[in-house]
Amino acid sequence: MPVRDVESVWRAGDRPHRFYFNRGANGIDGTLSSALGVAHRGQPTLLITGDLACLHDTNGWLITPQFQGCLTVLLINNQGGGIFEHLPIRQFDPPFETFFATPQQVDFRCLAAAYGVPYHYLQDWADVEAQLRHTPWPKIRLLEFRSDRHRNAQWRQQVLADLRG
Ligand SMILES: Cc1ncc(C[n+]2csc(CCOP(=O)(O)OP(=O)(O)O)c2C)c(N)n1
Ligand SMILES: [Mg+2]
Repeated sequence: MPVRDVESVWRAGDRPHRFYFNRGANGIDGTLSSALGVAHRGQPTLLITGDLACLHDTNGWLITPQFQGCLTVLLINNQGGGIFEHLPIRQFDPPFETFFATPQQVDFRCLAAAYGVPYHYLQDWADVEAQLRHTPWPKIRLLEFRSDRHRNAQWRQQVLADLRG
């Protein structure tokens, strides 16, 4: 969802932000490595990623010793594919959870530690802002934010309905 959200609601502005995404190929594979590539010897970079996309490519962190730059990974962990909550199949469980949402129970704190990547659990939105505002950013880190994909999908539908009036 993060890339869709940026496409949908990011306000145009004159600040020099540059956006990159793998959307053309539509794959969730390689997301972390792409961000590492963008950040290497480049500008401080923020990767906003889902949990499944991140897990697809955690070995990208193996490059950490050679990496030069600043990459913060903001992980939105909603325990599976939030995008699928918006499909009609959502109403049929089973098989929805097992075969579409595919929830996972990975402990990202332990996973980050395995790669030597500093980890921080984000308590709330104020914590998100505080972590991102505080500069300079470290070379590499993982910030985990938990969300509930089902409630999130319901909230989105409500907001869209309200906007339609
Ligand atoms: C290589 C690859 N495998 C499977 C898919 C199908 N797919 C699209 S989105 C998605 C789930 C993404 O989940 P997550 O990264 O947690 O993001 P969320 O939708 O929860 O924000 C999957 C499996 C894909 N696009 N690419
Ligand atoms: Mg997810």
